[in-house]
Amino acid sequence: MTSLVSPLTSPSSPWLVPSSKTTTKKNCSSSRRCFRRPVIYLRSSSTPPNPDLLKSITKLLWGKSLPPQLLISTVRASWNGGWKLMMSQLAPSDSSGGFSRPISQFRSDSDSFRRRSNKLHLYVGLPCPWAHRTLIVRALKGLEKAAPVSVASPGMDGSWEFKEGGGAAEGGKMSGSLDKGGNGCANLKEVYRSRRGGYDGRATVPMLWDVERKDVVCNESYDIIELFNSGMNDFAENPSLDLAPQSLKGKIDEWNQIIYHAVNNGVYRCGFAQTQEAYDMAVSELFDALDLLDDHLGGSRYLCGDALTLADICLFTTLVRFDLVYNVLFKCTKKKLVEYRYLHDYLRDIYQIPKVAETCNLEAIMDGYYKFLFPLNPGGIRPARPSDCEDEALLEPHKRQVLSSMDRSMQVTA
Ligand SMILES: N[C@@H](CCC(=O)N[C@@H](CS)C(=O)NCC(=O)O)C(=O)O
Repeated sequence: MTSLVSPLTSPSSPWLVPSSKTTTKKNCSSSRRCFRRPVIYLRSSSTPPNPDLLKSITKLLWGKSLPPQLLISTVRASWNGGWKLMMSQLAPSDSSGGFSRPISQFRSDSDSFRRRSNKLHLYVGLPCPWAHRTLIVRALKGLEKAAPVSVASPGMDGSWEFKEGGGAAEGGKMSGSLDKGGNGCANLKEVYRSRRGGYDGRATVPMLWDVERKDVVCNESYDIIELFNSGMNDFAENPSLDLAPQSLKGKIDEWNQIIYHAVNNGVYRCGFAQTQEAYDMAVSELFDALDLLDDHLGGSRYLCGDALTLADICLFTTLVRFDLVYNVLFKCTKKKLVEYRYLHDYLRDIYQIPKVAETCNLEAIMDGYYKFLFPLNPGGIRPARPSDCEDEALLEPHKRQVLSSMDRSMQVTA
């Protein structure tokens, strides 16, 4: 936040402070109070301005209240300007105003993964769908000991920070953790900066850190889940689980291409669109893809058949946030997930796989989006949780076992 603090005074708490008090001068008539022109100091603070104080200042400057037309046009002009500036810096867009996601700076191929040491540490944030993928694969493969995790929380300025007092699981869900992988850093930016060779770019989650080499191994979620799936079997408690078997690689890639563009990044393209055209295009591609997926999942338990794959995990982390957040905050309003014939059952099927629910902290997800995505929700009000996103609803039977070919063949022979 910018600081426009007067060099002469340093007001103690408020954001906006009028410098002068109302004075009554001798040569003023008693009925007319005289004002010295008030000077307003803005100071940098995480404390929001006191609304009563703002009201008093308005009264002091303009009498009882601003004429509504003036108030609306003034706030609209300044908010529009501020919003455009914020969006252009925080959500880069293409020439048509469509959200264009910056590429990850630390990609990894199998060679660079081989060069890493065996002491790894994973940094995540619970609201983030990309980080969520890594938590699910880590849990399913049993890599909790091999890749300890630090959970960062969103800060008021939009960066990831480590909060005191976190650590314990809340109601069985993962929550903030203070284990910083020996870095002793207060926020994720510091961890990135401390890498050999330094780094001052975007400090995103998920990030996989090499503790011995003190370096970022990778900050691209798909690379990380591929490594967790097949590159760390010597340390995994569940090495036989393969979420990307060679025989399904082609199908997984095909689904990933559709899902990444239209769904995973698609919801962000809706939410961060800066023009009506860009939003219209994103929302229609999103719901076309959801229709296609719903259709396909009516006849197949998972995307590539009977077995859960990495493609399902990538789809799941967006679906579990859909009615909770994207439907409202990102204007993905054509339909709720619960209105689809099969998608909500499919979501529950994956949610109920042992260890998956613990990675889904729905409270942290709601807070992360509604309270901290300031450009999209400046008032920070968090709406009520939709009933289909309550734990009881997510634990309702999904009855999708009948779609497995084993079950189907048993039904035929029975
Ligand atoms: N392509 C990356 C995207 C990661 C990403 O955008 N993470 C967001 C949270 S959902 C983040 O950390 N943003 C912070 C920033 O941009 O400064 C991946 O899949 O890992």
